[in-house]
Amino acid sequence: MEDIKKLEEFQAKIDAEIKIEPKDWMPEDYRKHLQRQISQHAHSEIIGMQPEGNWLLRAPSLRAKVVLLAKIQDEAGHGLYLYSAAETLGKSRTEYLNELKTGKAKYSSIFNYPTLTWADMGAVGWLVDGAAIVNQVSLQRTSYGPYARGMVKICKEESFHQRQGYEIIADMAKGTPEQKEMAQDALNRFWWPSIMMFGPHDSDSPNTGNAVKWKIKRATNDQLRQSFIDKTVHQAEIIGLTIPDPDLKWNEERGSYDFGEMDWDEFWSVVKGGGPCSKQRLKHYNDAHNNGEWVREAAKAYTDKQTSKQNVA
Ligand code: FAQ
Repeated sequence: MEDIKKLEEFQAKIDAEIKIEPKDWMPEDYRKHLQRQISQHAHSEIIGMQPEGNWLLRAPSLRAKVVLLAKIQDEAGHGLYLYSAAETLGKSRTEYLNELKTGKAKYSSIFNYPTLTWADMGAVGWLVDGAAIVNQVSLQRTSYGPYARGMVKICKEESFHQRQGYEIIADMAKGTPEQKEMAQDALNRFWWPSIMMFGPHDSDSPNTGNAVKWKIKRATNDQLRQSFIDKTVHQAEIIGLTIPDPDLKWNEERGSYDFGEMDWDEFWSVVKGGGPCSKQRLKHYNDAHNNGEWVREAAKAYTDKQTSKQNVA
């Protein structure tokens, strides 16, 4: 009886747009749903540094390098805010990281694709950050307080990331014929994986029902994907690039673009660890973590020393 009453009160708070805070009562399924989503989001930010890190030492100018470096550092920061938000749900950062290290936890499919040319840095910023913003702007209004507040800061930084990528791709698109070709090739390779970032169709999305009821998701996978496509088609036109989808067509009645079907076999294979770079990404993360052992030991030794000094004083 008690739980039904608590559940009703919980849902009434959600319906009244009152944020749920860490010490509030919440159903176990709501807690688990958020632990899963926020930690996967954090892992995506952390693993997402790798495709761009690949180009840091090969950036074509000092300016390009400094800007890319700043962007990658922002991604690390986003990961840290998100792990902090996830920890407020009663599970430690070590537990979340263990799930990533062992390959148990998911992270965004997009980061399992390779970045082959400098134009890919443009495509990642323009399309991947562009898709991330569309999703994250809606998450600023998610029902869990720490997640919603984290998103506000993250979204400000993501807007800069999207512009950084669009500048790169626009410069290449108006450069030499070879540069334009490189920009088009990057768009060709990143378009479909970017629109698959939003997840499966709503009809195949087992988590959407609860996510919408609890206002964790403020829009569904398909709604967000459509919104991203509608924004991005025009941006491609401005710089003279072609979206690689023969079925893309403005639908006057819907006031939106119709578009072709994604390759869901490819999507699920990537999600299950079969992406072109899946093994490499996880190995690199584990190597970096293991190589950083001495830093963690030094930090702990320093903290222990400070604590024992305070205890003596
Ligand atoms: N990749 O029932 P749904 C960024 C899984 S941040 C891998 O629809 P849900 C910044 C899903 O987990 C990018 N797995 O799931 C950046 C579930 O499996 P599970 C990350 C995916 O949660 C830019 C199963 O499929 N953003 O890019 C994917 O309701 C540049 C069924 O799916 C976020 O994480 C996928 N794409 O909706 C950084 C935003 N899609 O867990 C560096 C927060 C689905 O039950 C450089 N997350 N799956 O075993 C969300 O909004 C949601 O979690 C979705 C998925 C929309 C990702």
